[in-house]
Amino acid sequence: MRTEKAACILCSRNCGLTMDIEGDRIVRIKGDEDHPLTKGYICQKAARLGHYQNHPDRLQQPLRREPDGRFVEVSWDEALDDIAQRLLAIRNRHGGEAFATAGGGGQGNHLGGAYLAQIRAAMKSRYNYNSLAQEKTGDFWLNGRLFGSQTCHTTEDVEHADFVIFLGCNPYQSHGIPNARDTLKEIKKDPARTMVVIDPRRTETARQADIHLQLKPGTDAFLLSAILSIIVREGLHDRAFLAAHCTGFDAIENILLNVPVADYVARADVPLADVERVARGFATARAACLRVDLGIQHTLNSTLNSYLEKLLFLITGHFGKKGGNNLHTSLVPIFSHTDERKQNIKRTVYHNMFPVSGIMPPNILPDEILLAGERRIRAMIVDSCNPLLTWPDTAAFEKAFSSLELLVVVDVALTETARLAHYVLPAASQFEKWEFTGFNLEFPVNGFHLRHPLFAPLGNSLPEPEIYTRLLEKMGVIPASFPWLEKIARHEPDAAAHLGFLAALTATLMRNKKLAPYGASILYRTLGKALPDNAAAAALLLPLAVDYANQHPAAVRRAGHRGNRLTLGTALFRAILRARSGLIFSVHEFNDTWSLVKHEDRRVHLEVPEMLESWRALEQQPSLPAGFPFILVAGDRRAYNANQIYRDPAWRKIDPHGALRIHPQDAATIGATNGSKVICESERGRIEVVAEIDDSVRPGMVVLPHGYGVRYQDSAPIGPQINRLTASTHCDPLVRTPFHKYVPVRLTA
Ligand SMILES: Nc1nc2c(c(=O)[nH]1)N[C@H]1C(S)=C(S)[C@@H](COP(=O)(O)OP(=O)(O)OC[C@H]3O[C@@H](n4cnc5c(=O)[nH]c(N)nc54)[C@H](O)[C@@H]3O)O[C@H]1N2
Ligand SMILES: Nc1nc2c(c(=O)[nH]1)N[C@H]1C(S)=C(S)[C@@H](COP(=O)(O)OP(=O)(O)OC[C@H]3O[C@@H](n4cnc5c(=O)[nH]c(N)nc54)[C@H](O)[C@@H]3O)O[C@H]1N2
Ligand code: SF4
Ligand SMILES: [Mo]
Repeated sequence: MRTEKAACILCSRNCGLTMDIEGDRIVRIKGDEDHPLTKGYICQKAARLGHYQNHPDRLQQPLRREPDGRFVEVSWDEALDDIAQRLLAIRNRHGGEAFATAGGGGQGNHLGGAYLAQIRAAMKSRYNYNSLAQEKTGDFWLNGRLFGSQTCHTTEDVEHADFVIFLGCNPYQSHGIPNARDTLKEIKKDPARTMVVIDPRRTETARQADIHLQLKPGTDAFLLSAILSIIVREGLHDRAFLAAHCTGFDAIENILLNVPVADYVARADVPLADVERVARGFATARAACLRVDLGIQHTLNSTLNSYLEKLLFLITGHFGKKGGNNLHTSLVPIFSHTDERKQNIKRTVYHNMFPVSGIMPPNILPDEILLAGERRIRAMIVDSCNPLLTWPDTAAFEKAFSSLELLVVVDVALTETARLAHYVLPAASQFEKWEFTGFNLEFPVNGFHLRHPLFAPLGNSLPEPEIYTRLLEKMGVIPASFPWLEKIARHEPDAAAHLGFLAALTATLMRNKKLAPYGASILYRTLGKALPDNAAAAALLLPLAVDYANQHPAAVRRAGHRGNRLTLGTALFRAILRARSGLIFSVHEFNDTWSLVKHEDRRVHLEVPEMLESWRALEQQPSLPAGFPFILVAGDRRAYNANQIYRDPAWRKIDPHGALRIHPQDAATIGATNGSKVICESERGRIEVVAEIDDSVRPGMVVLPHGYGVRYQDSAPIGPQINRLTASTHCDPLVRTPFHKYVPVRLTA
């Protein structure tokens, strides 16, 4: 028996864990008290991680699909040789536009994504489809306009706020904020602090709130407009802040003074007095912040909602301060800046769609495969992602993926998407390889946790860095070895000496510019071999740590790291390799937020013409299709769902069917009882579900959970495949994020 440090991989928090391990089994999981951010905190889901690590559907050997549909086991060489040749043939015949990737990392595994990106470079493709672009790209796009770069991501200092609004999120179940349940409890028990929840369901979080605005689904833009208007009419906005830090308030003020407050509040169907309390309380609090998530992003007016939400903390001056909303820095940048107004932005063929933060929206992918003619996408690699079940319109994805000339799926399990692949490549699990999350989105104190492998890879599975580096070698885009770099790495194994290696690497890439996109694999094959504990896959952190320390030396020093101008970054890198429970890499000052704003004038540009236009058009809400009287929230977070990371249904203690939550009145109307079967039908598809009578939902609204519908051991799908009901066209017109929380359906008992 041994005890090891690990982290939970089920949500963006990646809580630190300790695991007791016997042989190849995890026998006990606890929170890791030594983790510098999560400090021992975990939720009920983490203790079940054995169901991810050990189950009979884990992949152990590369599989090739035969013409008759059967999968046969093949060697890595057979698989990668053929994939390399077929990819090159497609690239040479049709160009980079014929290739795209999907995924590249889930909640806890972003290391492999850096290696996958190199395959896009080798294919000369810029099509990076990712789940983030079906939730967060409206938010990112706005960050570009407001703060000057789509990498300016906002965070919320919930722990230090006196007044917190949880808008369209349920942190009690979904987490997303530090040590969510403890943090909620702290706010609840302090009479001087106020918690507001804006959610159409009386969620576990709402039960702890001082004020719950149980609005009608899809009406957030009206409610937020009303709140903003009350603040401005009552002169509660922060004029000094606006004058010092923002531009463009005049245009907004003008709109806000004309908002028909009572009418908009009535549309949201919440008490006006409560709305006024929220507006006044938020504006006048010493420190207030908002935490938002899918409840506003997966519904009508998605990008506009993000704009109004950001205006709320901006016009009240709750930005760039303790207890407010802030910008943060990241050690591993997981999103980039791609301004669609620039000429060099590559758009898609069929939808002429642009990327946001470098990412393309899943909604358009089936059309780009099926309808783009000669210039269609013909080959894809899908990694750490199960689009068949998690992206809108399952039937469309089945058709599109079945028509690809080459589909390669890299996963730990035989997913629904993998079943359609030409090749399925087995990845080592997240406890069998070096891994980290790029969701280090904290401010002012930010941490990073490089996880060490705890088990040998199962069967013949391999970590992604090895899979993609071999593929690059077989494609002939990088040489099989770099003797000079390897020699330097071997002879200079300590922190200061990494500088010699970096200089040599830079010289190599300058001499041979074609190699520049393949830094991750080159580091892996060279410096990687010289690192302690066989940490080769983590070598790519060296340039990232050096870069980070160059940009934020004071913050790195405040976090306790030592070194001169040259060695601070290399010292940080070595510290990351050593810190089994993770470490703090930066301690900022709140005022730093202003230096993180990327507009040259370091101001927030409040006037965003596209948003003002959608705002003015708010009155014309789309009419609902006739004959679908209920609004389905297609996918909420519950005690026992965790995206599609667990496949073994035995991990769930409750809710085995992923029940449809329905208000007692509505259940009576359609004749459903607890546990009875109901047909749930949208314009796009129909599924059978199990009813659960629940007065926490509003009448007229029903809820199904996210993350169900997977097969296990060749079973039928377990629980609802909710994306059989969702349509790719039901989405934000600008960034194409789907309106999953607003799906019109009819129900038949
Ligand atoms: N247990 C669990 N936790 C998870 C995950 C998981 O699968 N399971 N997944 C992780 C991931 S990938 C993500 S992105 C996050 C998402 O985290 P959240 O966004 O917090 O999760 P959801 O439950 O999908 O949606 C939040 C709330 O939106 C509400 N809502 C629905 N319609 C509306 C509306 O019109 N307006 C408003 N204001 N609210 C509305 C729902 O009632 C729900 O309570 O969770 C992460 N954490
Ligand atoms: N209708 C509806 N649809 C939704 C949502 C919703 O609320 N409603 N939520 C959306 C959201 S917010 C998200 S984030 C997505 C999530 O959906 P996806 O992006 O598909 O991601 P996950 O479900 O987290 O994980 C996908 C795969 O990663 C695999 N995996 C685990 N570990 C590894 C590894 O180490 N290597 C590799 N290669 N694979 C691994 C798992 O086996 C699993 O198949 O779903 C979205 N879909
Ligand atoms: S699911 Fe999220 S909050 Fe729960 S233990 Fe895992 S990482 Fe932490
Ligand atoms: Mo997500």
